Amino acid sequence: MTADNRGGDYTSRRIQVLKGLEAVRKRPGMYIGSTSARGLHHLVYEVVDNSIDEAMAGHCTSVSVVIRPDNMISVDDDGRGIPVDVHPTEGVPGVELAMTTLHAGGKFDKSSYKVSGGLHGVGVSVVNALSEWLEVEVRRGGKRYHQRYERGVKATDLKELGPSSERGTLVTFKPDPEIFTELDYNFDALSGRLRELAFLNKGLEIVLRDERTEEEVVEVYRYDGGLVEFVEYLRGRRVPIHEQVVYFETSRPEAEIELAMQYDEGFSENTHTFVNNISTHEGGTHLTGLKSALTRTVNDYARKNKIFKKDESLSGDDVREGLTCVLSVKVMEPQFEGQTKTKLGNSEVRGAVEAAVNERLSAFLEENPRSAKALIEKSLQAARAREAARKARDLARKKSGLEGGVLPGKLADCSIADPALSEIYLVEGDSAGGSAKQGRDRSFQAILPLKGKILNVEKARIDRILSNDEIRAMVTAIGAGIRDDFDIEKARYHKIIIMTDADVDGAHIRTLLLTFFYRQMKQLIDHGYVYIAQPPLYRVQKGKTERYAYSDNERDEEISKLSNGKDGKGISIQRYKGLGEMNPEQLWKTTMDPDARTILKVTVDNAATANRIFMDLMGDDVEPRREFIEKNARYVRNLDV
Ligand code: 0RA
Repeated sequence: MTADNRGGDYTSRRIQVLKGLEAVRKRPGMYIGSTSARGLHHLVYEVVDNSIDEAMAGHCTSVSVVIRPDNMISVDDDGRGIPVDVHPTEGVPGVELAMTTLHAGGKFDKSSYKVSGGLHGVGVSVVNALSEWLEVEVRRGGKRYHQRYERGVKATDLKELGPSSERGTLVTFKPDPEIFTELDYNFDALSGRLRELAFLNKGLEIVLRDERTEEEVVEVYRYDGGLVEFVEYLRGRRVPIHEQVVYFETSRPEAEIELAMQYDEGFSENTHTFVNNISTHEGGTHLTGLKSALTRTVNDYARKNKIFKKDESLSGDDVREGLTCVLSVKVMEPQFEGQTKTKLGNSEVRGAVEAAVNERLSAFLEENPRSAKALIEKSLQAARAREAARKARDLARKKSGLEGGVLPGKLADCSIADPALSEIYLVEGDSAGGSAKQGRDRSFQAILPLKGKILNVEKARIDRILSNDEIRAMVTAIGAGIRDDFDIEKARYHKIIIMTDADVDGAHIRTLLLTFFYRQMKQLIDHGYVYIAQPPLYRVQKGKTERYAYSDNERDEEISKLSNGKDGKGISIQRYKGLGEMNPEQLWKTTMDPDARTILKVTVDNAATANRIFMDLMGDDVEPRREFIEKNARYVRNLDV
């Protein structure tokens, strides 16, 4: 809505509204990111965010999300209810304004200090525009009201239904099949995000119910311990090295800051950052402030208490080894940057976080000398391992160093030099590697065969990781370094394609590789550079015609297409057990030719869920891993939601 329209008459407002919501329907991607599964789920988050806003303002204690049959969604809360009185200048009830005005987000008075969530902050009107229909019920002032919309257009006037002793807002909508390419809600995706919101808003109860199946599934998320419980959840089965989770919250002019952290015996780092309840995968100023404060505070304490031997000091990587940490900041006017708009840009937040962490963490160390000692010991071990790794690396540099441009011997590199056009296939096994080398387009496709299982980085420290041949080969071939030294600008390929057999071993190797990238080169995933190749499972042949099938369903379809009715004679079916069974030509045609292949991009929608998956898969416990690999097959797609 523009300022000159504010005093406009009813008709002009109505035209404005229709134009606004029409624009949303014309270019849905601009408002919700995409019209695939991601955008579909975004609709739910957009509505839930309004309820969370009510909770953050202290007016709502419970939010309930129901996936109804036919993938309709209900979001109910016990907040104040959207106002129903007629707006003095607009001449329509407040709830109608919320449903039809872009960017209003349901809130019209910006007077109170309050920040609002929502990835794009576009509000419920966008959900309205993209729904086949939407109904809103408001309980407020002792009464119940109802209104219905169809594709963003008002279908009924706001109507009083009768008395109600409750308060709150219930929004029910059906995503429009004319807009969305995917209509099925994924329980795990919704669950991951709603659980995360419950951790981030301590005490708030969020209920998720799935009514699509005969046996209803209900989950309740409520964490009175907030971020402390979040850290404990993320840590999972790893053994902590100090009992008490470090926790503080503080309000500064630049930002409200809340932090929880704990060290465990593991080697990976798990830092998750949020701005206004939105996960900032790409980090930003708040993360920078946290990291420098952490490094400085721990070094200062160790120096002051004479824990270091003469030349010792701790790097950022050292002090974050085995750390699980959640940082949540609330900022009035967040600037989101980066490829996926999940990087905080506000420069003033850096100093605020840095100062707060310096102050609170050093106080914690002073007050808990035993914990301080444990975590510094741990960091020192990391530093010594790092030093050992550096020495080993220096020694080996001449032969097959990580720097210096000596590429691994078994890499068949591509001939062009532009990383944006180059891809590298990481191929399981030497024989498949051989086929891939022959079958590829050598101008832009590089092949790196990997022998056997690569090291499980979830259980190893950096010195062992870097002494592993397969890992060294990958690090050198990709050319962008590792961990804190990683520099995405130096990546030699913008597509890193994992190609493993379509069996349990292949799935295991793929998981080991994904774990490696997620833990050691996370930016590759954040930038969307990591992919999974999809080799066919079957070849269906009749005479000179041959078809490839990538699932059992496709195989059956191809069979029935080739058999011209009842005639199934002369059809032969080959099941591929490994990549090695395909000759170079077949491998090119089915899996590597950009015009014919399907590759899955690996994305992480929910960092906490991804952390869980890798921890379960790669940790010490056998049971969760076995379960997971058994029901696996499509797990990459699960990660991909
Ligand atoms: C505007 C003003 C007020 C509440 C809301 C919007 C509101 C919106 C949504 C959307 C979903 N649930 C919601 N709950 C509340 C406050 C009005 C007052 O002062 O009472």
